[in-house]
Parts: sequence; structure tokens; C-alpha cells
Amino acid sequence: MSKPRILVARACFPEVLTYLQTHFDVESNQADKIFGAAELIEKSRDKDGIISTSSERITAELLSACPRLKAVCNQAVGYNNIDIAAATKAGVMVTNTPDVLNQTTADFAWALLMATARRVTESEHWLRAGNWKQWRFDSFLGSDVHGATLGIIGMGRIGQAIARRSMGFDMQVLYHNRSRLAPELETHANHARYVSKDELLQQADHVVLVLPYSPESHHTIAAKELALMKPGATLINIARGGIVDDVALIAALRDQKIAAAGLDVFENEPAFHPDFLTLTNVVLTPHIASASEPTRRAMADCAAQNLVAALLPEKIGGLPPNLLNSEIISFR
Ligand code: 8YV
Repeated sequence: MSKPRILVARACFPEVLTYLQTHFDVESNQADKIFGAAELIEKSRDKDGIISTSSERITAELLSACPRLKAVCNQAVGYNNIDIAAATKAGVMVTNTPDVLNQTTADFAWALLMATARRVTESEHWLRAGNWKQWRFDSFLGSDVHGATLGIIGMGRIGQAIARRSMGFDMQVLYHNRSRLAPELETHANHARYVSKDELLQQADHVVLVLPYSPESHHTIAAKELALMKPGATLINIARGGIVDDVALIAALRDQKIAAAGLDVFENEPAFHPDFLTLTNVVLTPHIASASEPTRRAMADCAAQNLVAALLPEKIGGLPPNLLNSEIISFR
């Protein structure tokens, strides 16, 4: 029997590729070329499965052009790049990579928070530019992290991991979420207190965004929300571009309405708004929150295992472990 055909849409670890090749007839993209929409459809047309990243848009148009397609396995916990409703209708299973990246992503939220509050990258750039002629008592005064109030919007598994880390800094934690956590989870998350979004924005010294992107979460933080924040507050976004209105944020940073921001994600990334580069009170990173070696390997392994389960159920048995559209079963 011939092997199912798959597309690995972006460069992938050689060991994972070898594993996939034992099960599938693989078209890979080790050159890491960015496929345009039409090219991605062409590459996917004769495939049974795709291993994607959050950069590939799996649209209704692609799904209808690929009649053989049975599974899309995203190497990301977020899946706003995939039209899940269209996939379900087309009978295509969609999986993500939850949990394996929680701790690494939470670590990075803290890296951005610390760098932003204590002006780490700003002062380093100043030093590298040859400006350090004389030490000053009042240079690069930042805001404190210890003892401050941490506000987390989006209190899923990553948000809770961020909250737990705040214990060592003696912080109070406020959170806002679609629904309130069970009391034992709140306790475990440094006794996090559930509040409205407005209350969180008014009271937090450091606000961290960890919510998934959807039409409902579009511009969760825009001019109105930024105006509620404390003038000394910092905003950290490790979630998705589009959750923050970047134009409004640029204005708030420029006018010192808030002190600083740390951003790993942007609207229209990688083509982020150029005005960010004119500001010194923002730390900018290129969507790397989950990018530790072990975690990226774990994400790739997880997606590969989901694809084997989806296309070769006899090998593993049962449904793919991280199936997002389990209602698909009634469509098959
Ligand atoms: C990934 C992410 O790096 O998991 C997610 O949702 O945003 C990141 O961990 C990226 O999306 C790669 O697909």
C-alpha cells in the first residue's frame, strides 16, 4: 500500500523529518521558503496531511482545493491561522501543540517583563552606541517588579505558569479571563484574584497578555484600554498580534501614557509598524516566546505524532491526542 503524502510546510528538525519519512511520502521545505497563498495551495493539492506553523494560512479556499486532505497539524498552541469551521466542514482534522510549550513561554514572558521594567535592552543599546562616558545615579531608572501588581489577561495554562513564577517576586496577581478559574487553580497561581478587564488595567503595574487571537479578542487593548492603565505601567504581549492595536500603543508609548512595552508579536508580522523602531521604551522580539531548543523539538514531535495518529490510526489507535475539531467525527 502506498504511504500517505504529506507536506512539511517549513524547515523542520532532521530527526523529525526522518520519523515522518518512515510513515509518509514527504515533501519537505528544508530551505524554509515562504510559500505565497497560491503556492501553498499548489503544494498541498495532492497531500493527505500538512505540518504547518502559525505562519501558514489554512483557508477555506485551500481546503476546498485539496480534496485528499485529512489532517493539518499545527506546530503551535495557537491556531488562528487555520479556518477551523471550514476544516471541520471539509472533514479535515486540525491539531495543535498545547502544554509542551507552557513553561518555556512563561519563562519568556518574564524575560520580556524584566527587560522592559528594568530597561535592559534600552540601556544596552545606549552602551553599545558608545554613550557611557560617566556613571550617573539617576540613569535608566526603571520600575520595580518585586512587590508590584501583576495583571494577566488570558489565564489559561501559560497564564497560570506566569502567575506561579510571580511568587518569588512577592507580587499580587490579578487576572481576567473568559471564565473564572476553580478556587484551587487560583490558589496555585499565586492566589490570583479574578477582576474585570478595566479593574485589572487600572490596578496592575505590569500587564501581560496571554489570550488566544479571535475576532472577539481583536484589539482587546486599544486607545481606551491604554488610557485606563497607570502612567508607570508596562504592557507585555506574548500572545498574538492583533490583540493590541499597535497604532494606539505607539501613540501611548510616545506620549508616555504608559511607561513601556515588551512585544513578541505584532499586527502584520513580520512586517511590524516601523514607528516601533523610533521608540526607546519598547523591547521588541521576533515571535520567539516558545523558542527554546527542547520546546521546539517537543512541539515538532507532538505535531508529527498527531499526524501519524490522524493518517495512520492503526499505528497509534484512537484519535489524534490534540484534535481541536473532534466534532469532525460526525461529519465523516
Ligand atoms: C510558535 C506560538 O512559535 O504556539 C504558538 O501559538 O505562537 C509559538 O509558540 C509559532 O506560532 C510557530 O508556529
